[in-house]
Amino acid sequence: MNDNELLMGAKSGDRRNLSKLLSRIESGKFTFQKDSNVWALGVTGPPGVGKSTLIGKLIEQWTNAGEKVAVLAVDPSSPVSGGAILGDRLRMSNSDIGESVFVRSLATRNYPGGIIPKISDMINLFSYCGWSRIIIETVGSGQSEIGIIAFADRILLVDGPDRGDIIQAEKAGIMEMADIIVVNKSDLPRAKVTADLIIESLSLDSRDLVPVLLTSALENKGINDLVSCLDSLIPDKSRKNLRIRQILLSHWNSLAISNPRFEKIILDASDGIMSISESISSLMELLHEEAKS
Ligand SMILES: Nc1nc2c(ncn2[C@@H]2O[C@H](COP(=O)(O)OP(=O)(O)OP(=O)(O)O)[C@@H](O)[C@H]2O)c(=O)[nH]1
Ligand SMILES: [Mg+2]
Repeated sequence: MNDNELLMGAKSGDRRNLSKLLSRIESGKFTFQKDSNVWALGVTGPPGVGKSTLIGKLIEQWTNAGEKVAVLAVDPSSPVSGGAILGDRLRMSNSDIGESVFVRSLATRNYPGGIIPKISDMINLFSYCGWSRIIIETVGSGQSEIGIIAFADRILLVDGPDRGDIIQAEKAGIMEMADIIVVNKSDLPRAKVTADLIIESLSLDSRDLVPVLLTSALENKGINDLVSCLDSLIPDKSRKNLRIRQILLSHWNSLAISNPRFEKIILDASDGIMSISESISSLMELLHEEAKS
């Protein structure tokens, strides 16, 4: 089948066709930029705070409300909860849900040339094919993770009790980008204290704008509030600029890192064969060559 036939099939609900097109996007054989009316949510936060479990709960609520939910789990640290098994588990728990959920894992290290444009194409493809809720899950709070979820114009930051990890990660600018912050595992002690610390650490402007909610994905608490908050969220235009900045910066980073000659430049600079300014020039030349090719 050619791309067009696959696309027609995927649009009319054929999951295998959709899967094939996603693989073609991954391998750089297909690009897709058609959709402008995308509903996408980026979910990020430290490892193990319950992002995937929480997403599972969101999926239940949304599929019950008739939405079709697609999840891209980017570099899942736990293949069981973050990857395909999440989809399998949901499919087993309720066969009706299975049809309305699509879960795909991506390991960014597998994609030389950078994952950023590919994720954008995948999101657009999902949307074009009728997926009305698209979730991108990524672990952490570094610049590359932010670049990945910055495609979504809704960002949910998840933290756990006891840790307030995201407060420490504040430097990376992640808190400025969040539309909603959740402290999950509210069934454990200190969740409320963590939420209060997070509110305190928000700038005064954000304090009025960014809701900080408590949830327990395990005990199904606070999920309704979170869903209504997400459903009624109006994407914030002023953050768009911030997000595009992150997308461009992380794309720039991934281009450099994925270039096979990048390591050589580092070695030469550390062996003193090149000065730092010479190595910067070489890097710029490399990227320029790559852009032309
Ligand atoms: N007590 C408690 N445990 C939870 C809750 N939500 C998730 N967990 C548990 O926390 C662990 C990690 O959950 P995940 O959903 O895999 O967390 P994650 O943030 O997606 O993890 P990574 O993708 O590996 O970063 C699992 O053992 C979950 O059962 C919760 O609300 N309360
Ligand atoms: Mg996960």
